[in-house]
Amino acid sequence: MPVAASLTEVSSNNLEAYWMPFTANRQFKSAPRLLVSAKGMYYKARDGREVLDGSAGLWCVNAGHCRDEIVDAVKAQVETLDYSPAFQMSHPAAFELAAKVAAIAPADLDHVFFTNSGSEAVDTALKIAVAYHQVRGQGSRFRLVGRERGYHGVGFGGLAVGGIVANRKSFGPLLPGADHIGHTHNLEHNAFSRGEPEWGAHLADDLERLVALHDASTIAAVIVEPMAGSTGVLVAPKGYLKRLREICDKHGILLIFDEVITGFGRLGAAFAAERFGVIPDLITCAKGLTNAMVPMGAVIARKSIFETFMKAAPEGAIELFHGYTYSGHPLACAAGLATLELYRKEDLFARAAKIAPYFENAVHSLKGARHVIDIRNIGMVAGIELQPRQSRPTERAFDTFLKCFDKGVLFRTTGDIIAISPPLIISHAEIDRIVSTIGDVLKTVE
Ligand code: PXG
Repeated sequence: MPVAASLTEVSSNNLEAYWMPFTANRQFKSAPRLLVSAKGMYYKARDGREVLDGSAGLWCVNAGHCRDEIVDAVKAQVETLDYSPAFQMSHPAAFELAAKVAAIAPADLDHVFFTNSGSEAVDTALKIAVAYHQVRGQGSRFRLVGRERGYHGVGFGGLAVGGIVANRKSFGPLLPGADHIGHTHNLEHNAFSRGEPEWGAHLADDLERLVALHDASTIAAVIVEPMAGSTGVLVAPKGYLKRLREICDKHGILLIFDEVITGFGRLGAAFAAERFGVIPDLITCAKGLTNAMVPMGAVIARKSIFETFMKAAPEGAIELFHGYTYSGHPLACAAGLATLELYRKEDLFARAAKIAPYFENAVHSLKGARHVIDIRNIGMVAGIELQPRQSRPTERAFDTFLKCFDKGVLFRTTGDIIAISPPLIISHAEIDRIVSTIGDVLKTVE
């Protein structure tokens, strides 16, 4: 069939061709949930219903949807410079955004490498870590250490250090030399924690086990999420990250914080590193960097790492053989600059810190609700863990998700955990609505 004719026969009612990511495709297509517009705290569904966004899209729309300032900046950019080559060429907004990201990053994390997603940011950070040691003459350090239940995106590097079984098991041996420390989730000690759990700093010592097994001279880096989001809101216990930092320092291992979710205000500070007072060597970020309006990720590196690369290569030589066609894409940079300006103007990170106690009390009011076995929170994130149905894990939380969506409230579920991470502009009344809707629905879910 000629292209023109075949294209006119296709409409958005045909759901077959799109192979949806991380979705039960057949189930979805039998009862699709389509969103057609968004503004502020609300989506509009295709049937015209308003849906309160309790998940900031996928933990990314931190300033709320379709904010005029960002829309206008992206519009202006697309009319002016659509694309400029990313290699051996660039455009001014990329430098300005890098400088601004560096300015809000902690300590001497002063250099920014742009990617297009969190997954690419993670793979970039892992590559920088291995190459850094090689450049310094420590090429034996190739091992990458992640954590059980960690999520670092879906590239082979991120999967190798990730610790979510379903994401890993179908994809073969992944990267050689990756290993994992144990996760920190423990309901026996930490159920119904508010903020950082009291118990578990010593779990960081598991890194010493891997050092004893592999020898520090073979380990390049450790990557952890300061608050593991995808795996169900697991907040690092008090003192855990500090201890991890100390062990890394002792053995010359780089520490990477994956802040794809925690970056840009989610925990009430620009980065979790600042919130917890622990400085990593590399930070990966994405999502809130552009308020999700245009895809973008980044790796933020300490000055000493960047300078090591700069000094090692001869003048005129490329220092790092890595990059993407769309690294620092003009539209993403325009969105990023407008987003950072909005965060500044509305002081949204401080606002998140200010409303977090109200949010905390509201979510913890669900303690005692049917099926609820744990509630945990930090900043503007909360996890509500449900008792799984006998031999049918994930169903109870997913049924709760579907029923809440019918009542106009959206959030994420992972396993049998409800994850709430609303835009940081949420009002008290909207927090109450999310919590009361979940409470009402839990009474009716079997
Ligand atoms: N690292 C972390 C810590 C993440 O949370 C990624 C890397 C990968 O980012 P990209 O942009 O490649 O998807 C993420 C992404 C969820 C959910 O609700 C979480 C993510 C993405 C989609 C859904 O669990 N996190």
